[in-house]
Amino acid sequence: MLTRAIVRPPPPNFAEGLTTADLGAPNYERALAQHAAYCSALEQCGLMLTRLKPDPLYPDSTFVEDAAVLTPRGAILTRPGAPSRAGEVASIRDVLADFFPSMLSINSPGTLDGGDVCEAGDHFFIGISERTNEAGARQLAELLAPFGYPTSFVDIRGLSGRQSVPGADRGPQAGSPVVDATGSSSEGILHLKSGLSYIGANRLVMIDALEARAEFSRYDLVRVNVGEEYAANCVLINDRVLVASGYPGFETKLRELGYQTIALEMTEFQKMDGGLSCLSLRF
Ligand code: CIR
Repeated sequence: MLTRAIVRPPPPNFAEGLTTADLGAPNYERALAQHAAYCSALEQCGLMLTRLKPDPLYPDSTFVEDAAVLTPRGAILTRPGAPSRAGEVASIRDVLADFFPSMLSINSPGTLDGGDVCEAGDHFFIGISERTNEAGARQLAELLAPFGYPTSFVDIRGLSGRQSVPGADRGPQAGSPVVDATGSSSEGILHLKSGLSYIGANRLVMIDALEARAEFSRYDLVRVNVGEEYAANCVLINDRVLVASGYPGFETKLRELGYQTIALEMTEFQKMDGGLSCLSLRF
């Protein structure tokens, strides 16, 4: 049972953060409103929030998930792969110290973003990406092993997985896997969890591009529809699943499986390559 989450609203210079999406600049007021709705949803799921102050020194600092990996058996501070984000870990360390008496760390030359770590029951999938290198992935595996958590690596470099935009005009060939008229990034996924989520009951949600991987063969796969790839980043919190709004096919699928969903507008965070999981550290 999750009881707490750490969140941090975006700073006024949020638009200066990193992005590969070609979706235009985020609207700050709308981002704040979407973040507030996200926080309310976490509370609705029963979580008590620790709200950090916006930090303009780090435009991407609202994506708190990337700075730590939290497990029921211990916390690990990351070493984010983007140099502009490295300094985000210090304040996350300070706030986590109230809850985790001792913390482990990823060290140089390892880099690791929390968004590349997908906890699936007692197993952890670790993405090797543009942000998480092999040294970082190996260090995390070595730190998780004594906790009794087995790991597998999933190399997502060079993966093709289109990131779709709700309501975007996909043109005359709507739904075609080859057409991308969404104006969004068409190359791969930033983090493993941009295309993979664990929703309990041995179920993994994933984009088609990940489906053939042997690592996932013992799970029941819940595929997101072509054109709904962004929805693959969803978050199970106790008895509910947070989903991005605008992806009705996926939400219907979850409801048919018996999940209670909470749909949240994420457009302004999507413009900065962020998804639902990145906006909180849950434990
Ligand atoms: C970045 O590029 O680092 C941020 N603009 C987005 C990070 C999203 N985090 C995540 O998927 N865990």
